[in-house]
Amino acid sequence: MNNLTEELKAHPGLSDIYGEASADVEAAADPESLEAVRVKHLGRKSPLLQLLRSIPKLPAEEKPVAGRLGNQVRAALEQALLTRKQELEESQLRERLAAEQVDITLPGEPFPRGHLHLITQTLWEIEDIFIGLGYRIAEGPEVETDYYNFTALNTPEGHPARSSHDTFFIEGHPDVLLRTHTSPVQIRVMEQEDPPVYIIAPGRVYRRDSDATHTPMFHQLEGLAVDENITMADLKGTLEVFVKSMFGAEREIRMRPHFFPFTEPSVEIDVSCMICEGSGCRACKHIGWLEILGAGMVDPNVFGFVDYDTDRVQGFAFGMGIERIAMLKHRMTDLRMFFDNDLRFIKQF
Ligand code: 2NL
Repeated sequence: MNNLTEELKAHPGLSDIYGEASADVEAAADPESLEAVRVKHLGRKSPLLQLLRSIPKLPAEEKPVAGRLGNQVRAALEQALLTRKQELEESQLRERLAAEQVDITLPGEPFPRGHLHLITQTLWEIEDIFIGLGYRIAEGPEVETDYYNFTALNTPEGHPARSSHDTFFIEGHPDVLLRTHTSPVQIRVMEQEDPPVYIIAPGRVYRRDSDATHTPMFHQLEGLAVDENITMADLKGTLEVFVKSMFGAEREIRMRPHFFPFTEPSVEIDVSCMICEGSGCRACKHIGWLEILGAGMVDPNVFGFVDYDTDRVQGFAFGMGIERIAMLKHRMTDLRMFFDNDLRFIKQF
């Protein structure tokens, strides 16, 4: 029993108020009911405050004691409320912490891990081979002008490749189109840099074609080597190294005459069929060879557009479709699988 309680024995009215209020404070089970207790016992209409307000009307000799005790009771109750409030908040926090406890030793949620698309993997693999041969990667815009896509590549006006039947043109801009090959990148590099030039140009290209073996967008990688004394033997040796690195040292290549507007002479390059080892199967249509590349010696007219001295330098160029290389390497039969985004396909690689 503290001094205040002792002293209040002589003042039953205040003592009752203090006793009842203290009991209510102790009984409050949460901050909300504690606030109700505060209003009830310390609010403007509470018996304690009414009592304090009536002190001026008391006989003069009673005023000092009543004033002192009344204020002590108020201070004691305010302190009790504060202490109780802290107790309740602490126990609420303890309960919340217990309820929201997590077991940090449990294994985490499994998070699916993706990987590069087969086209990207194939592109990077091809890039690595040519980087190993001293080539560097060149990139350029997918939206091109017909000068870079056709004119500078010795493909004159009126050539069938330039028709809106084969090429996507930008509406309202008859000389702007989606590049149909990555060759314009190489024209742009030759405009900027003097020989020697050893570059590869990988990227997306667009053609108005859509069936079982053609998609309107596909990926291509072209290569260009310009230097003094470059011959067709360099072309053949380079592409043989590429084919053997990509498909295995046992593969052979052969060249067949062909035509491209930007190379002269031009060839198509076949690889010995890796599915039947040359004995004949469905993949190679029983020929034993699969077409994988187009190539040739850069036409002097192309060098003319970029102001290269054809008496001093020669060059070879080649181009390949990435989808086709990936399909052969992984024995795929349907081109459209690349673009279906079916995880059962994608996850195999
Ligand atoms: C193919 C054939 C080829 C080229 C691309 C080229 C580029 C310049 C100059 C001369 Cl800048 N030629 N590129 C040459 C021959 C063939 O691609 O079948 N591509 C999928």
